[in-house]
Amino acid sequence: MCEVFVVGDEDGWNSGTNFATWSQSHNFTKGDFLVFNYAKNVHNVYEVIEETYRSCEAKNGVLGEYDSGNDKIELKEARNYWFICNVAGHCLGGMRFGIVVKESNSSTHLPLNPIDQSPPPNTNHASICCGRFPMWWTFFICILSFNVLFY
Ligand SMILES: [Cu+2]
Repeated sequence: MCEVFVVGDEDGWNSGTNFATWSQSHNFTKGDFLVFNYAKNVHNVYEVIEETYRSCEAKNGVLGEYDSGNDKIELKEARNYWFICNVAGHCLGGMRFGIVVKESNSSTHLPLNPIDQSPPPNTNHASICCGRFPMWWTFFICILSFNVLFY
């Protein structure tokens, strides 16, 4: 079952949308589609390599260019994809995101393992030693321990 994801949801591919948040809130599987909706000639879509995604300089590292205003891109392979808008300033302004596309038979839909609830080991020496002494001594020893530990 492939899914079609509209990039940025109802806001579309636009300035002022946080695409990092958008991309992290979805799971992408091989065979899914991304749809970029935007005003033609105002924005565009470049699929790029990670370095280009990070630098926002699309002189090289470009894997695909789209500018129809309604681009449907199939995620054909299980790998990382990076997309930017290559209109001056837009990529640096936030029109970029990266996604991880998984194999369709991956175990992402299996229930998660129950979280290990065992308490962390007690490594706080001050609280261990404080329990053995009466109130005043406890206070005094604690001050001493903290002085030793932190000064
Ligand atoms: Cu743009």
